[in-house]
Formats: sequence, structure tokens, C-alpha cells
Amino acid sequence: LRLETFLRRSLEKEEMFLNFQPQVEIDTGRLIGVEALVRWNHPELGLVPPIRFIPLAEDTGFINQLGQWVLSEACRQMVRWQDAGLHVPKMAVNLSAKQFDRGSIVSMVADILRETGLEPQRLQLEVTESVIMNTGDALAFINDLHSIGVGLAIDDFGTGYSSLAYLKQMPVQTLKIDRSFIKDISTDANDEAIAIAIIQLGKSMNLSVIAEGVETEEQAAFLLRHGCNLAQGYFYSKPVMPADLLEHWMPML
Ligand code: G
Ligand code: G
Ligand code: MN
Ligand code: NA
Repeated sequence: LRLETFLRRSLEKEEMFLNFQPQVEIDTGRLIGVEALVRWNHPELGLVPPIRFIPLAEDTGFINQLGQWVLSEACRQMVRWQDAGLHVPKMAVNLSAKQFDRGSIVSMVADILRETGLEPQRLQLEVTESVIMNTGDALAFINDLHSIGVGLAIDDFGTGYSSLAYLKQMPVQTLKIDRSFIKDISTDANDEAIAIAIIQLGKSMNLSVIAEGVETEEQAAFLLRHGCNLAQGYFYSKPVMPADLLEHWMPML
């Protein structure tokens, strides 16, 4: 209850901030985008991990305000980089299922793009399979988001139960292989088989495939060998502040 009270005030008290995790092309090491990940620094509690406050925000409805703040801050950051002459190709932002309940998700995204001036093609929204399968009008919302020009990625792919028939109908551009399949990719035959199957599926449906949670050179080499050239994970960078991103990644932009 105390956490909930704190959470409600977190935005007005400016305790939330964003970290950004690079997404890279494996063979060249080039930055292809970043994923925004929200962080909460409370004066008493310190850094509260997202696994503690995201579910709470979802249960209490606060996720709508928080999600709106995250999206506008992420878009503002992109414009700041752009204004500084730095070309970050793409910004990925996570959306919760709860954000689709209201039906106003499309106008929220459109409003933020208009207010910040970010080109829609620079934004990629990440949703999980459960968002797609459990939201009544998911297909309609996703079509509307597509029609305003934003990209769509399926996050944690392979952990939910997505109907492939459904996937076929949707204007999705990217599949993100869940990091649970990447972890033991070169030692666990099942994980290896699943990762390869997702890569093949993406290929045959003309989708980009990004591997999540890449922590070692071996994992990256395995992925490249099997036709997946996009990755995100600690091997490249943990989620970082804009200043760190600038220092380590921007010189090549
Ligand atoms: O860094 P990591 O601990 O950031 O994130 C933990 C979980 O919190 C992940 O599943 C991630 O998708 C989720 N998460 C992080 N930032 C956001 C956000 O802005 N919105 C939503 N809905 N989930 C987020
Ligand atoms: O659910 P989603 O994929 O949006 O969340 C990303 C989560 O994965 C964040 O908590 C982020 O900090 C974490 N993460 C990113 N890269 C790695 C990695 O290489 N290894 C592990 N264990 N976690 C990672
Ligand atoms: Mn994600
Ligand atoms: Na994920």
C-alpha cells in the first residue's frame, strides 16, 4: 500500500527516468536502435526494480499515466539526439496489455508523435503475445498504429501462445526472441531448436528477428550462423543513461 502511494506520486516528483539499451547488428556492431526501459529512483526506497512496480502500476491503472510519460520522454530523447546531429535509427518502447484497455492508445501515440515532432517510422512499439491474444480489439488497434506509421515488435516471442494465423494478419515488422531461449542456446538442444525455428519463421514471413539477452560472443556467433543478425543484451551493453550511450555508441553515428 505504501509502495502504491509512492508510485502514484513518482511522476510529479520526477523520480522516473529512462535507460536505453542498444540494439545492434551482429556482423558490423552497428547501432540499429535502442529500447527504452523505465527506472524508478525513490528517495527512501532507492532504485525500485521494474518487476516490482510495473505489475503494481498495471493493477492500479497507473500504467496509463506512466506509459504515456515513458513514450513522450522516449520520443523527446530521440528528438534531442536528432537535434544534436546524432542519428539513432529507432526507438523501441514497451506497451502493457492494460494500455490497450482504454481504446485511446492510438490517439495517445499520435498526440505524442505530433507534440514531439518525431517521425512515426522512428518509433517501434513492443507488445507481448499475450497483449495480442487477450486484447479484444488488438488487431484493430495494431492496424491503426500501423496506419499512423509506427513499427510494431512482438516482445518475448515464443513464451506466450500466439496463433501463427493471427500473426500472419498483423502488420508486425519484428520478432524479439525471448532471452530464456538464448541463455543456453549452444548447450540446450531444445533452446537451439526453438531459436532456429523463430529465425526461420521470421525469415519466411519477412520479419526482422532480434535476439534478446545476448551475453556472450558464442551466442552472437551462433545467431549469426543461423541467420539472425540483430541482437540486444549485456554482451553489447546493459541499459544505460543517455550520456553513456553518447560516449560509447554515438561516435560511430
Ligand atoms: O530492465 P528490466 O529490468 O528493465 O525490465 C524489467 C521488465 O519491465 C521487462 O519485462 C520490461 O519489458 C518491463 N519494462 C521496462 N520498462 C517498461 C515500460 O516502460 N513499460 C512497460 N510496460 N514495461 C516496461
Ligand atoms: O521484457 P523485456 O524484453 O522488455 O525486458 C528487457 C529486460 O531484459 C530488462 O529487464 C533488461 O534489463 C533485461 N536484459 C537486457 N539484456 C539482458 C541480458 O543480456 N541478460 C539478462 N539476464 N537480462 C537482460
Ligand atoms: Mn521489451
Ligand atoms: Na523480452
